[in-house]
Amino acid sequence: MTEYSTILVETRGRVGWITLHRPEVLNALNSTLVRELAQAASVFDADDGIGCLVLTGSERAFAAGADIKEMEGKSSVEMSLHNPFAPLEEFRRLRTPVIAAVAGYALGGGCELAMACDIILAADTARFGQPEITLGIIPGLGGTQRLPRAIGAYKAAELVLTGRTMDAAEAERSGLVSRIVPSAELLDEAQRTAEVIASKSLPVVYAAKEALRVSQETTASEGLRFERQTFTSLFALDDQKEGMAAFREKRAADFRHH
Ligand code: CO8
Repeated sequence: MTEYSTILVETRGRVGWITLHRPEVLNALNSTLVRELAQAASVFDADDGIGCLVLTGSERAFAAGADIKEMEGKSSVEMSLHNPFAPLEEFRRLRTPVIAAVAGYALGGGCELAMACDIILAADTARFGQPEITLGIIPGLGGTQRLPRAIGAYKAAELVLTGRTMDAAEAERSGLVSRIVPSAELLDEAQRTAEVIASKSLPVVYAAKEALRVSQETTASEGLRFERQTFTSLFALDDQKEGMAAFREKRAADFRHH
């Protein structure tokens, strides 16, 4: 198993766990962490034995943003030619669904990383926001694009332009978070939700994730075309036959992931 210095990696059944682990800086995303996160996620993604990922941090912070101390002295040219966040492009292209289990701060790049996941489960302690404006920058990992789609244009504008953060209840009301869980139950609930996803047919789960991703990144007519083609193609799978036979025979489906 690869040794990582900024993340912890673990497999629980068909669920791959990645825990951000830079506790001294509230899991600030430095270039090493970003590289290790992308690598660990890609390794899980290539493994047919993994049907869902959980990404989490500590009780105090999911991630308090990009590492400000690492970024501070960089030039515009360095940020563009050696963008330390480039490996997150791989994260965005994962086929396997990722659940962000967020406790404490998810700010700036931390909020954006949660939004790069498919589902956000929040502890009641979670706090979300894009405070970059306070640092003299704007969000750079999708915050100005994903947040308006998640919570609406005007609420997103208020958060991005003022840097105000929102608690878990407001994030849930706004649609950013699918559920709030008491802090002590967050990880168990994430595992339970991940197991449900991992029990489904892997290629079908991949297809559903991709269609959902397309809905966020293209026009409705492109998305509808993608959905129709993908839907039709799934009838080539044994798992589609198995899923429907199981319904007819009133039993649980036994998916073989092909
Ligand atoms: N970067 C580096 N270090 C950090 C960060 C961070 N983002 N956040 C916290 N830390 C460090 C602190 O410096 C402190 O270290 P030390 O003990 O050595 O002083 C330690 O973590 C604990 O933090 P605090 O003492 O500040 O803890 P508090 O409980 O008082 O406050 C907060 C917690 C409110 C989360 C506070 O730490 C904070 O405001 N952090 C910064 C939040 C922020 O502004 N995040 C946005 C960063 S910019 C960004 O994410 C842009 C991403 C886009 C990049 C795209 C590139 C293409």
